[in-house]
Amino acid sequence: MSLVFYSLTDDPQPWREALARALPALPFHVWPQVPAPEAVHYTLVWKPPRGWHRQFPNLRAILSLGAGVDALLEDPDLPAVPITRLVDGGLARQMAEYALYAVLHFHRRMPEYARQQRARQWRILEPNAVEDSVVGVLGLGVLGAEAARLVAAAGFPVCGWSRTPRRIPGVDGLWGEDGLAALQRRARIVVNFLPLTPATRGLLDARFFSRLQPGACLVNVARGAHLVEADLLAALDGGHLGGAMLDVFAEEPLPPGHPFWTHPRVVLTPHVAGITLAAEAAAQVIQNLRRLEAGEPPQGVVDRSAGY
Ligand code: NDP
Ligand code: OXD
Repeated sequence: MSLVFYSLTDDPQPWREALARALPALPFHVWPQVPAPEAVHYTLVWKPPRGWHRQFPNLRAILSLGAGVDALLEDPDLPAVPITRLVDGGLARQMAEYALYAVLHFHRRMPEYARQQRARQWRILEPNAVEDSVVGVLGLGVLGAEAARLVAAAGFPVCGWSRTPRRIPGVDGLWGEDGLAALQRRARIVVNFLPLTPATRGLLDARFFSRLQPGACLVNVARGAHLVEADLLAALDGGHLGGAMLDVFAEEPLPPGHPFWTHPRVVLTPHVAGITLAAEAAAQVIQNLRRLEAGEPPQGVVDRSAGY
């Protein structure tokens, strides 16, 4: 029995140490140093290549190093074993902070002040009233709900959209087609926390933007493929959207020649809204490995039919 770690962006060392302390009998291998693929029962992974899991014939579970599992589910050769994802695991606070920061950025008209600074222009702009800065959160799951709560606690009116009805104190819960239309009418700042599934891919397109009020702003912390990038550029350049703060992209790292890098209405970060930290997430992974070893169902199991 052993576990294989695969990630091009996460340091295996703190995971090795945390798992060795809690589960000393479970050998921990970092791919590609895997002495006996047939002994591998578990993988702990972030974005392994397609078909990668096929080399482990006795796999019992796949443990994701992230909350979003779209990259795993896109693999047509993924074995039919349970997949667990991070359920918060220290991500929720980080993601909520990012969302609140983005909301304040647009609410306080920082993009316009940044443009004025570049032009050495000293000009006072009319402040936005907090009741007008309605925030629409797409996705009220573990991360979106935490962000919605933090933004609402900061005094902003918040509405949120989910697939099934969700009740969160201080947040106007919306769902279904009508719910999305209501969010689009009301929100000045839209923050995307949806998982990437066939139903949500490309949701943020020209049609979506045309239904937002003029000057609305977009924050995307979910997945790049939710967004039709050319449609966002057209909505920003045409003046219908006021700005965008983007953490995720169709292609990551964002190619050097991409227009987002220099667009005056785009602020971007390199997929850091929520970073998986072993110190916070390992406990959840360890608990799931213990459950699996005891023959109990793990927690945070992905519903493959729903796609998240
Ligand atoms: P959850 O699975 O907990 O929540 C997903 C939410 O989206 C739920 O409220 C769900 O509805 C809703 N939803 C799903 N499909 C639809 C749909 N078709 N229409 C309307 N609502 C829908 O996910 P998390 O909150 O844990 O994570 C969300 C995403 O955040 C991840 O999938 C990942 O892509 C992204 N992420 C980004 C990070 C970054 O650093 N940028 C870091 C971590 C995650 P319902 O409640 O009814 O199920
Ligand atoms: C995640 C991510 O899904 O980092 O956890 O994007």
